[in-house]
Amino acid sequence: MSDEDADHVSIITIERHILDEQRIHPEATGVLTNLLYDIALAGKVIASKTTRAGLAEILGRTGAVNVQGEVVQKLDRLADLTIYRLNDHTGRVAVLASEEHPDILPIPDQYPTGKYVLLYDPLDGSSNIDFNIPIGTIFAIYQRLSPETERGTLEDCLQPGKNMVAAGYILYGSSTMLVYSTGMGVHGFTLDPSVGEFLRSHPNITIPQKPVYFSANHGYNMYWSRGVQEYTRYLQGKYGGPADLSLRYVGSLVADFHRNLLSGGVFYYPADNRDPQKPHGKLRLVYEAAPLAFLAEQAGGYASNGLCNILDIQPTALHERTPLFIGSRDLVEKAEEYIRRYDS
Ligand code: FDP
Repeated sequence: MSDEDADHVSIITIERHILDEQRIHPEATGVLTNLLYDIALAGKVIASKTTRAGLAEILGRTGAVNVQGEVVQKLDRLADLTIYRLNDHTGRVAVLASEEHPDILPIPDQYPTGKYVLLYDPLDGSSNIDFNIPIGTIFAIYQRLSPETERGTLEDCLQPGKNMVAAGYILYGSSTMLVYSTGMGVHGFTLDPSVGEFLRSHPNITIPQKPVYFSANHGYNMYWSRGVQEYTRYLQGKYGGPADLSLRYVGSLVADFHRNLLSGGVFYYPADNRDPQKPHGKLRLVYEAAPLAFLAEQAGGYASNGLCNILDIQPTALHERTPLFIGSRDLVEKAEEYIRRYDS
């Protein structure tokens, strides 16, 4: 077989890809590599449940309300537990925090702690579960700040996104995909259910130069600031804006982000004045905005809260919310321009 043929037929599993990345760093100990495997395994377990949701009576509500005041779906709980249990005993993680819990999730006393911090949203977009619409898991990995000899702390979890070591998401859609970055580009893998393996399907993802989509919940337009309303008009082709953008909004952040990552465009969930309790919009800084911002930058895009880079924001609380504009750099910078002009 010629080299060219061999290259053409080569199948790159996620294990092989992560190991190849590790080899680029001779100082790497393999701990991050194994942590990423653990997350990939969690993704497979969650995917096996989401695809059978309607059958296994998993679908539906538990009746409980989570810390965000939202109804907890059974699948949320299952995804949350899966990720925690696959990571609580490995000695790779110092502390975890999940969007489903008010406080940090310590490593149980009987297990050793490790050098990484794992923050995750186990099942984002879960209001879509009942409608068979794609949902996703989002994760962010940091290095701990606290001494290795101690248990992980809240401070370990409240780091600005620019400290992130790796981030990614698993999208449970028409196929299951894992997309991640360790700061060396963004790579996508599709789960082959027949062999139970994530295979590299989207190497080196970069956001295309010419944007195709814009995505926001226009039902809230009347609650947006003047700057965001004017920006929206710009995206619709007014004020010299692009005249050919198509509007797509799934209402499931991972799915909306994934589409715009591959096609080019902007997703925004701005601040609005619907609820005085939530003046900064709906999305969470540490669980949603920061990890996706890391991926956007790695793919040549950008994410902002309308005033500054999401990755520069120092979180002050685990469940802090932030406005989010994310995707093609030009379009996100345009949002900042409109917000500066009309809202400040
Ligand atoms: P969900 O409430 O279904 O979990 O962050 C939560 C989120 O979904 C995002 O995935 C999604 O982009 C957004 O909320 C949708 O909110 P709206 O229904 O207000 O548009």
